[in-house]
Amino acid sequence: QKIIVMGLGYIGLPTASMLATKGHQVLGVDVSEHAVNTINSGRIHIIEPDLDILVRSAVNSGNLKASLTPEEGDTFIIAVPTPFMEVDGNPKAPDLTYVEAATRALVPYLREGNLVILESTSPVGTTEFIYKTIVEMRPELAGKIHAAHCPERVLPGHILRELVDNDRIVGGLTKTANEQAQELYKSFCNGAILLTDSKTAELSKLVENSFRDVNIAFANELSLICDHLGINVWETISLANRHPRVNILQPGPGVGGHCIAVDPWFIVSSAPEQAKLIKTARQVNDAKPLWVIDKVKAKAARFKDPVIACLGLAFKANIDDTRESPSLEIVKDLIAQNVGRVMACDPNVRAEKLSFPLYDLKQVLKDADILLLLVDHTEFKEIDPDSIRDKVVIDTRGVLR
Ligand code: SAJ
Repeated sequence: QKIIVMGLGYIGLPTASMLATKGHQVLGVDVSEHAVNTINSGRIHIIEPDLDILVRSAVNSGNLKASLTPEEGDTFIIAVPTPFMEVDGNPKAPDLTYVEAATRALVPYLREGNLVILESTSPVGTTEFIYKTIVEMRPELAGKIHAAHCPERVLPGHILRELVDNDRIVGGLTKTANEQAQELYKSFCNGAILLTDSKTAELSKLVENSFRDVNIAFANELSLICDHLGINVWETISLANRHPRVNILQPGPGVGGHCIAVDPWFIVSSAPEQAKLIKTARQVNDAKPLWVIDKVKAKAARFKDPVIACLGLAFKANIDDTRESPSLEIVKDLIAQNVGRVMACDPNVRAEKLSFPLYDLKQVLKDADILLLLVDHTEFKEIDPDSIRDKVVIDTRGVLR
């Protein structure tokens, strides 16, 4: 098979490389010249464990090439971002600009019998929208093109393992679309391939991330309740979780990343009257960084010139990704509001990306009056409790217990 993958980011690049190492001819297409050149030289422009090895071997085998423009092929996979934007007073409406641009870019290369797969997390109805766009541009292809939604579900940091092991949902507009997509995913996926229609597939993916968001909101709300009552939230959760049917997630400084903090809004946009709990959960999680900032301010008021060490900027443990990171938001706000002298530290994040300096862990542990732990990176979990006994500690992840 010849496969064209539109978008070479955290999902498109691993998928393209995986398909190439399974013997398919793959052309990866991206709008970034830097990404295209880097990949063609056998290197990667994003950070993900072991992805460099996979891409190198895919490029060396001759099966993976990157380009700024598509070519003709058998299957087209769309893996581009779907953020949100403000539309008609709704600040969190889905932004399908990239999906539409990728679709329009591939339409001239489509042939009868081709399959177009949407992997991007998308609002209900997007696969139908893609099909309509194709037929509008090429009416002669009506009924002769197949489209399906096969949502990605991999966890950043474990993408390669989850790409192979996770079950896959395939939601085609037609039976043929389902059969063709199933065949393709079977070539590299060990999990079950579950067939449904496109709208159910779209909603299932949104539901997965909303489920996690609602459960994190529950944990975050508990952290506020426990703080109010002077009770340790971590102990409370760990005790409650000893019940055979209770499994509470962990509170934190807020929810980051470009999936869980975004996708629930697509459900809210489609069913605003019905999605009350999902919306409230989003608001609870979005409010958590502000609560953390207020905590720091209250502690800082006790000092004349407080030095505040902020441990962690990434959106979660042991990754370098700061997109939509509540930790980064908190650090920037503490600096902007002049709450004290802020010393930020993150062993995984490069200082060039930031508008403020980074310090090493040893130094911040020495200088700080207030220690604000924001990310449970391994390095922070190993901090010797004796070395921070004289500090005021605000631990948003419960690792400095
Ligand atoms: N978080 C908590 N407490 C927890 C768990 C997570 O505060 O108990 C926070 C994290 O610190 C982070 C945010 O939630 O800021 C999201 O992290 P995550 O590890 O839950 O999820 P992501 O965004 O890295 O990946 C999710 C995954 N979805 C689910 O687990 C349902 C992944 O499988 C999806 O493929 C991905 O979104 C996606 O691309 O949609």
